[in-house]
Amino acid sequence: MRLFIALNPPDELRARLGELADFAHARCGGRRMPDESLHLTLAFLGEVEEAQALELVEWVQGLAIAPGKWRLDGWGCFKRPGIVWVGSQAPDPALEALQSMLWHTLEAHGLAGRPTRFIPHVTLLRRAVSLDTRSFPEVDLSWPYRQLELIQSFTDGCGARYRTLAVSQG
Ligand code: 2AM
Repeated sequence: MRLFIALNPPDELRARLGELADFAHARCGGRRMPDESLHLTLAFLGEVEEAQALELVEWVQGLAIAPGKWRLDGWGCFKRPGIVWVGSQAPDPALEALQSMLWHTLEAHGLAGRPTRFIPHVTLLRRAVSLDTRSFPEVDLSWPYRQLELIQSFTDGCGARYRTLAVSQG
């Protein structure tokens, strides 16, 4: 099964991110991520065998992470898949430490896929027609977090859907 580890936004922030997705969609086209799918990926694991997935569920359920606040203050894009996102302009040391701790353990358990660069972002659009966000309004949002989630990604007739398999302590 296809798995990733992510932070899910609090409800109020999710709604606000949804408004930004509407705005970006009106300007850039493409496919708007549904509100319930908005998240911050900390580690994309890809295809994982069932037995290993069960181990990951246990590990995540026993994990306690340091609570933090992520400041989102900018728009960005990834050219190739046509992604428009919101995230932070400067590196976030707390998120970097969290991502690094996760990959340290994941790699110790034989999982590969640690990215060469971690760019925390919330994907709002995929396959956008325009990636020009230069005239977009300023963003200044705060994302308080204290738990992460192990999530399964699967597809149905409507595209990618997510199901939370485990939530960390807290
Ligand atoms: P994205 O938001 O930048 O598209 C579930 O698919 C999550 O894992 C998405 O947030 C997606 O990031 C990320 N993801 C999907 N495929 C990936 C890959 N091959 N490498 C890294 N991250 C990936």
